[in-house]
Amino acid sequence: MNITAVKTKPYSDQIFGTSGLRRRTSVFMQKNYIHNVVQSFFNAIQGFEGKTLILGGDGRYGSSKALQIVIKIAAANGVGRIIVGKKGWLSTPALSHLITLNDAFAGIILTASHNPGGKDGDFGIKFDLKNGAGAPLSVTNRISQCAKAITHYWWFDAPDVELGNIGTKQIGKTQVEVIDPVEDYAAYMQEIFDFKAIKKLFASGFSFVFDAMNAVTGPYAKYIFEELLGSPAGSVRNAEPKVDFGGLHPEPNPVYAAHLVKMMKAPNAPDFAAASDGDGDRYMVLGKNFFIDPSDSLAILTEHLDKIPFYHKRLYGVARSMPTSEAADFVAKRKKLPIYKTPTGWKFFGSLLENKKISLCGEESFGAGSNHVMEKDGLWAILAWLNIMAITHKSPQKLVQELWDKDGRVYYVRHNYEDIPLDQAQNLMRALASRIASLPGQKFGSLIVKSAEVFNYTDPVTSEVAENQGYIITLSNKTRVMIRLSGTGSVGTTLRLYFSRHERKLNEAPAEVLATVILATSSILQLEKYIGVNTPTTIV
Ligand code: VG1
Ligand code: CO
Repeated sequence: MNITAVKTKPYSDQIFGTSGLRRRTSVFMQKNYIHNVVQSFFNAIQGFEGKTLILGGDGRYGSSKALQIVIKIAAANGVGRIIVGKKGWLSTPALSHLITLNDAFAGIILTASHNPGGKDGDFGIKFDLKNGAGAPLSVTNRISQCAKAITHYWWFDAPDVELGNIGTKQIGKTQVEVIDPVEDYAAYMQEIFDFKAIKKLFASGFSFVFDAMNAVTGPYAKYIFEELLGSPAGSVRNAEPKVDFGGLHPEPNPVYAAHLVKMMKAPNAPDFAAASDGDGDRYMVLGKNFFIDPSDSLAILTEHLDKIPFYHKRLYGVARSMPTSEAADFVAKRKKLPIYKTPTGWKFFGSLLENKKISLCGEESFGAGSNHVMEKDGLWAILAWLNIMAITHKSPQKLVQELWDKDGRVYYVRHNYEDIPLDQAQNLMRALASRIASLPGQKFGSLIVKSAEVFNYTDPVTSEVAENQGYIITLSNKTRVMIRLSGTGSVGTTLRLYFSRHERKLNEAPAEVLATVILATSSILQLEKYIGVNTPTTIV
């Protein structure tokens, strides 16, 4: 037989964050690093022998090697069939869809999502389970435990499998099917959305630009927007996935997609523009000279999604991550829909989606999705916007203005303090923990603390508990701040501060409306004392 047990030694840092394991590319390229984590996944789960695995990713630097490692370890562990996207490409939502479509036991996604790629960038791996959702904490913890104790991995000794062409190959008893990454996903989008209506919108002269940021959505967007929907050739930009994303940071927000924001400010700007991230699960949408905040976007979807036949009478409820603004709550309340507030990370939506508690969810970090797949889905969100505009004949700006007129506006901003030494970040959080109970009633600048608490979450379906998911402080003037540490970085730590304020005044600058709460927070947290700075690295 070609199957052997290969000795290995554990790495101490194979611990999962908000969404998978992410490290510097050089860390992933260490001897047996990927082997260990993939074998640990098989050690941590059961019942995969003879079953189907879906494999793909965003094609970033390191992927071609990693794909072969996964194939050989999966084959050696007895996986029956591996479905892999051509060139190893599969967006996260397309992969999730393929899991359910093929009744697979799991999916492995090689991506560090929005983190920059390349030799000096990041690499990562995410595991989806049978239901197409990201592995929950209980499973990722088990994988980490297995990784700590690993002594050997199973290896199928065979030449590399050619992934550049569609077709079926065999490695021992395991069948490897190389498929078109776009086809099934595009077909599914046509089941969900009214392509005829969107086609008509484009034919009427509605102009659109989509920027794939040299990441995995390029081929999807070219086919869907240009070929199927008739948006003119060239509407899709940066459409060729590149191993280093052509130097772009594939995170769709006004900082890293500043070129798109600039384009939308020009006099000849298109009617609508959008972008997505490395692995295609995030999105940003913009109207003419008009940035749409992701929390507002979730509110718009809550308001209008059920006008699309696929969702008609099927909007069961809505969920948002806790740091996401409460804009969607107001709509849900008007529409008498239940609203759930979960910790940051898409995996927390899984049980709610699966059990029909909700059919729509979103995060402030440019993520939205529905029960059509169990991962967030950037292109889906953009198509939903297009479909809503095709139905309502309203511009993005008009849709948002109408929302604010009804519910008021929640001004929102996120501050990121990147690359803080871990001990400093931990000291800051510990100090906050020790003072949190004493904060209510205290005055900071012109604001008084109304409430201050740690966010602990119990999943309403599984009763799984996630503790210490950040701190929520509400202050006078209907302002709120949420404080948490990022779980997707590869080195150092990122402190995230999320500020929001609900107002009836509609057309102010968010930075001005939020200035007092930003100032108060800086003294509540004693930022200077703990991390030596009080100006954020990025504001999004
Ligand atoms: C960030 C976002 C979070 C998102 C996660 C994964 O996590 O804040 O909302 O779910 O990234 O998105 P953190 O822990 O860094 O704040 V993705 O597109 O990078 O898979
Ligand atoms: Co992503």
